[in-house]
Amino acid sequence: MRRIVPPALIGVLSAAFGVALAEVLAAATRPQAGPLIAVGGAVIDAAPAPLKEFAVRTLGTNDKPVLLATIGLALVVFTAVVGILSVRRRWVAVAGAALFGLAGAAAAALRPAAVAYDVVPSIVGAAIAGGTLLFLLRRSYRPTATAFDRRAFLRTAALVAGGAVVAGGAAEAVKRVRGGAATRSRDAVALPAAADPAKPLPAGTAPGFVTPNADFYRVDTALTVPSVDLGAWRLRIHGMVGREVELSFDDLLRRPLIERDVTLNCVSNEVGGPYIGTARWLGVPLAPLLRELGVDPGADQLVARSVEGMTIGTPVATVLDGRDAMLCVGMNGEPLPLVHGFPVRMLTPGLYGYAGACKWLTEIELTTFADFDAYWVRRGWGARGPVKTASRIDRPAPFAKLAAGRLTVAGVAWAQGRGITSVEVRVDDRAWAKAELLPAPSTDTWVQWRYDWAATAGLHTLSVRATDGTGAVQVEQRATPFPDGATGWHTVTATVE
Ligand SMILES: Nc1nc2c(c(=O)[nH]1)N[C@H]1C(S)=C(S)[C@@H](COP(=O)(O)O)O[C@H]1N2
Ligand SMILES: [Mo]
Repeated sequence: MRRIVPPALIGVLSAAFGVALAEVLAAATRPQAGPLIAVGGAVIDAAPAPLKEFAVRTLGTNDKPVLLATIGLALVVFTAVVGILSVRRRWVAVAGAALFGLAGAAAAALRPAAVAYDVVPSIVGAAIAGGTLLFLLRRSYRPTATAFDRRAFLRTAALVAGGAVVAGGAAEAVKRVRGGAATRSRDAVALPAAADPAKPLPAGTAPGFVTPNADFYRVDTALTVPSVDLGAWRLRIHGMVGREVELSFDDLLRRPLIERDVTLNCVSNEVGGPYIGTARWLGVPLAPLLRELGVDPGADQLVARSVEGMTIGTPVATVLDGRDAMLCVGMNGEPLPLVHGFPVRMLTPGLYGYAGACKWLTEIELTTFADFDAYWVRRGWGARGPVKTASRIDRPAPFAKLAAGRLTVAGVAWAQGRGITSVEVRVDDRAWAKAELLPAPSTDTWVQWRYDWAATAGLHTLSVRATDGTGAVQVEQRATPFPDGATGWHTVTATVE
């Protein structure tokens, strides 16, 4: 054990100290350049689509902490081995540190929105980790290279451990302060009233029609929530336009704003899944702005870029076809929450989020589909992303135990842009029966439905299917979300007693 545990610990502690100092450096300058976040981001970008889907499906919004913990664990194993091997061969310490610095630096430099000095935290961290490792080894193995000096080891190891904890705490504190600054700049935003406000929700919508911001699903690749300095923030519109512009947040707020109830959903949502919500969005309508600038008739793709380098491509024809595509500044009566894209995000009713709803927006480029593949398209997802007609049973919950008698089966159905004209429910293998549709403000939102069920004792399977405004019935064939959205009828099984 004495041959293994102390040198392994020396390896791990040295790395922890180096990483923690690198993270402080990054937190104070560019948080996305921290080695853990950079490597995590690189892993997310490199992960094959099925793995990513699996992570979103099984881990939900815990996917990010789980990823970081996995990277941490890999790092522990790697540095423990380096520590053990370095007792007899000091060059292993140097090589290990170099490899470790290179991985962090490469990951940071290859992030989409990287700047040249993003490699600095990883290189500094690796140099410190390597130096600390050599120092701890020299102190702990005296007078010969392999004679272990327990007291010296404990003393110096405690010192390094303390240093790592302090540095780690400092990195956390700096991140807090920065996040606090973004929160304060958000708190200071006073949103103007919409020139074209949303009408009150029609009478008869049931509770839950609007999803509160705190409950709204979150799906993105950002390991750290971008904290945008509103004063320095600009939206640049360029590419195949008659006139390029750079707009400040105030420039946007000076334009006439529209307010709309729109349902947003994720292409990764499984049949019956939770990645869908409806909010009242406030924003600048995009079509008139683009028409003012003049769009080159050859431009068929609008590429939105976010501050952390996400790219989302949207068909220009979709943005200009009369739907309420907008640059959102408000969500349910508040400035956009940080996690939902503060200060500005895009929203394109009728498209999945990955194809029309770029958060933390900073750039719009008019280009062509032939010339540019956006982030998810490069990973095999469909380039255009129209929402498929779908429906979900929310009540009863799966495997609920119910009492016999009259029960209300309820849920939602959506086909943004086309609207929902009918929802049918089937109990076991009986005939499909029409559900009641509750009123909805427009075809861009989901529709709530309910169905009165005379439940008899036994195990029952409930199924739902919707028909959209074009008359098309929701596709029965089960398909996975990849590459362009799940299909299939949602079913729920319940026991009636
Ligand atoms: N910058 C950025 N914008 C993004 C994403 C992202 O990863 N980064 N994910 C998109 C996807 S896949 C979806 S479904 C929606 C989710 O928006 P929400 O998190 O506000 O619900 O954001 C879109 N916009
Ligand atoms: Mo998504």
